[in-house]
Amino acid sequence: MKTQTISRQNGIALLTVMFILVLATTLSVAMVRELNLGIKRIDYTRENGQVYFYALGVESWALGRLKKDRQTDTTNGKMDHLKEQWNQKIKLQIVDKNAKVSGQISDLQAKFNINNLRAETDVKPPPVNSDKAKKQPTPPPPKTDPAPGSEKPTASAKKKPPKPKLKKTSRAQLEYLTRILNKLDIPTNLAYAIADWVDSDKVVRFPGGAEDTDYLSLNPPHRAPNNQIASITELRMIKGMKEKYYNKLKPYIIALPTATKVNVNTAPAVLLQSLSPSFDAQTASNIIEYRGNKPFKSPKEFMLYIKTITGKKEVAPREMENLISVSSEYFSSHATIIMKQARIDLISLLLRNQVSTRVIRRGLRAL
Ligand SMILES: [Ca+2]
Ligand SMILES: [Ca+2]
Repeated sequence: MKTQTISRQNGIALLTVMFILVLATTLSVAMVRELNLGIKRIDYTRENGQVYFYALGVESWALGRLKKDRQTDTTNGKMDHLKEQWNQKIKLQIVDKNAKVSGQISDLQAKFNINNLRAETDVKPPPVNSDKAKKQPTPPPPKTDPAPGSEKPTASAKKKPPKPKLKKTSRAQLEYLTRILNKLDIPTNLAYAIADWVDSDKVVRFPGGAEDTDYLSLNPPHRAPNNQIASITELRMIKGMKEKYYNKLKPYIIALPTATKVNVNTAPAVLLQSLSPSFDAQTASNIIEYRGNKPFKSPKEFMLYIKTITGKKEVAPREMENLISVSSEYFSSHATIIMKQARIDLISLLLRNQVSTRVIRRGLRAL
């Protein structure tokens, strides 16, 4: 009886020891796993930080290359074309052998700048008050003309709503976009909706325009910004824009902070072909072949060349000349860094002008 009790107690003790052993093993495995996860997390954070700084390095490389190009341009003539050194995708060798680093510079003026349309109704502030000030010298309070937005609708303002005056060059920009859409088999009415989206007035263009009233009835409701756009992705919100149209148009458009001209030394066939209603695919391919051997040194030289290949005078040569340039101020650099588990795509908007070469903005695309 006594020996039975002792062996039962031994059995319980053994079970308890085994239970403690299992518990200790489980705990230590969990701790090791947690520790490993912690180490991996630290590694991952470190790698992410590293790839970002490598990407900034590529951006600096791009700025340096563009500066160097400008120095060459000052001796050879200010032009930017596809055979210049900046237009080469490069793979950079760096000390860190775990990292694959590549970079590419692109000319953003090889695209149509949507913000060019904005100038169309960028009428100078209506001179309602300045006229009054000239005719009535008596009222002393306003020292300067009040800001255009601060005016209350007075009786005189109601009588004469300011009419948007179309500038020649900007009408040409709208027609240019219309031709680009046409070449891409996108409904051309979209050009008017895009123009309404960025222009400062609320007058709906015909045909196909859209202003606040069209967007306020949507779910969720919103307004037209009536301002410059910061990114072409905004165009997805425009009335009539479908995903398939947007995807077709995306490679040919850009949103830049100032009005720009299309560089005929870098522009793709669609943009060249759309420069004039009288151009066709053959005209564009002739231009591309010619500039491959002899990039255009000035817009005038381009116009002369056009005359020789079309054999006729353009309907509006001055308007076309206003659309084009042979050099560029806006570029982008695209840095891709792959390192173990981290990858980064840094896209930077670069401005190179008379004053400096600098970064305007940058965006991250971590995949
Ligand atoms: Ca150049
Ligand atoms: Ca508008």
